[in-house]
Amino acid sequence: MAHLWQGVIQEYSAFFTHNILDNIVTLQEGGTPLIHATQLESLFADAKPTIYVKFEGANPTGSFKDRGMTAAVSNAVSHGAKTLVCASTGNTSASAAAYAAKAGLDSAVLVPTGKIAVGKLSQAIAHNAKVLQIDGNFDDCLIVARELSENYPVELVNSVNPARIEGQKTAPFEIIDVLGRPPDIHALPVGNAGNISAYWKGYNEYKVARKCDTLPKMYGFQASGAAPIVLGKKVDNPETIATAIRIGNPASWENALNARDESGGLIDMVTDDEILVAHKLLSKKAAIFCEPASAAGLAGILKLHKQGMLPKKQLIVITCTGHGLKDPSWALKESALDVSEFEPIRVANDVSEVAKVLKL
Ligand code: AN7
Repeated sequence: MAHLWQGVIQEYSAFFTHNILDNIVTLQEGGTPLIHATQLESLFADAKPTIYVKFEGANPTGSFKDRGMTAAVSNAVSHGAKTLVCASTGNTSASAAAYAAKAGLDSAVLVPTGKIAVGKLSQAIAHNAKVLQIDGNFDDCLIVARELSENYPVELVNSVNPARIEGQKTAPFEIIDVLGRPPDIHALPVGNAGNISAYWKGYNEYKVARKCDTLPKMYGFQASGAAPIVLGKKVDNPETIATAIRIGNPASWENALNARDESGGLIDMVTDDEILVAHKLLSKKAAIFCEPASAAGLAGILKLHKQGMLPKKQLIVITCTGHGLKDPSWALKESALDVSEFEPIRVANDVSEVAKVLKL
């Protein structure tokens, strides 16, 4: 009989503690596609990589955040929390709102002014979160959310909550279960730096559990206008079209440096143009529709290759963290100069006219 995926906590229960296992709140997240992207391999002819994309846009709310949120909300229920709070560039708020609704809890999400993709905001609203727009950026929102949770009866579900990392560590388990080994290189975007930390934890736990013998090099990529880890200092006014990773002072900064250094990897930055080129390649060649921030991993690998820094014949896994429908305006912007300039081709209600336009 077919196995119906139960969600990351039940699927990997040996890797969770009782506070998370006792009251599982799940939307059956995880079990996402690991897509062999042969069309992308041809972009790197001489380096001959094997490239897989872990498509996290296939999670219930359309991003990797669901892996962490199932654990954070299960843990919150175990100790009787009634209200969840988070700061968010959008995806965390969509996920927190959904899991709060599933658990019958209230949620409040703090978002920066004017920089949230419409898909993410509509999810938070649809799932009944109180959406508060703070006059500031993500880093300001996180400070308020943290202080709120220290002084009022609300549960903080940002990735500073250790349960979030526990949930997100399951993506590497799935990758190893499918490939039979870890990749040589794992590339992913870095914003608040929770995910790169969680992946490194997951790979290490699987090795300790003797599910694999090696560990990958972790390659993290920030947007060049929001690259505090690369620059070695906070960025006060982060700017990038990849709004998901528009973060100037990552909460998991130290853990990200550990993942980089222990794995022998790197954390580099990519420009908005490089992100949009990678986004286009993912959509048009690999048929993977992700949001701009999600393309930072491929953008980074392409940049390293151009610089002659990509080792040859590597098995590379690239995580695409969120779905393209979250922030679809970029696809339109890529086919025209501006969304407002995108014009569909108008054709008469007639099959031969349609065929003519299609040059058939
Ligand atoms: C699509 O939702 O920080 O380095 O508040 O939405 O673990 O922060 C989102 C982050 C990458 C970066 N890709 O991950 C939020 C938020 C997407 C994201 C990241 C985010 P982290």
